[in-house]
Amino acid sequence: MGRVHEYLTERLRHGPVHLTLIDPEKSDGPAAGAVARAAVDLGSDAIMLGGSTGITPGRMAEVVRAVKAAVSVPTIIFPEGEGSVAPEAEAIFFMSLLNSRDPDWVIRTQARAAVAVRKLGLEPISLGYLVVAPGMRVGEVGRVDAIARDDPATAQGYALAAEYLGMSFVYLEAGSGAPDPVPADMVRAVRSVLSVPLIVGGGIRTGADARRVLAAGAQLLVTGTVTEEQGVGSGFREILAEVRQDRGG
Ligand code: 1GP
Repeated sequence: MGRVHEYLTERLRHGPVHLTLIDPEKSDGPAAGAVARAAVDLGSDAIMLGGSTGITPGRMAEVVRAVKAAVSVPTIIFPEGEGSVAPEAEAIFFMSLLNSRDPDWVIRTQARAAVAVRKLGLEPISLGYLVVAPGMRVGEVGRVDAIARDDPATAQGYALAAEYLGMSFVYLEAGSGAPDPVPADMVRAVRSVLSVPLIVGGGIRTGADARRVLAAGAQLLVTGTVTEEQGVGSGFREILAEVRQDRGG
């Protein structure tokens, strides 16, 4: 297990983990550094860097450097393709979009990027990525057969298949900016069969949203849009308060 994977595993022993997603296309270095610092002060555990459209390597590098100068928590690339592989970060979610109809998103891009990841010394953290309706932009770009919101059994099947294939994390994604997070019933159903940690993201904007997915069994929460739209405002503060509460303070 690599250093960042170990760090996340250790943090999970104390309760839920929060990952702040910063899109380098939408935030320049100074803005990303400021959000990262404020997020970590509130208890966010790591910074994910990515988005679902073309990020240039130069911009990714600038933003990762600014975040690393601002905070000491891990920086993890959340890739949207080969162009997202930046040597400045510590780790990369080496992920397969399991419910895509396009083998490029399932395995081909990963095969093209794997040797570069190794050469750059990025820690790959394997992750099974499942897009749940509405899926938003990643659902379209990733050519996904989105899991219907009233179909927890399909989500369970994919999630358990990911675990049996040896993936270290499973991520239920409603899509960045989704009107509502992944339904609690689906989170609960997946968690009831899964042994590896469950990440939930997409559409978490308020403390109440965070509470619902945490109560249903999400172990890691990802938020992006809430800080893109409001900075470190009341919604983000409420979300982190819910996360900290489950850590026991
Ligand atoms: C997107 O799950 C993440 O990949 C975060 O979603 O932007 O809706 O917080 P939001």
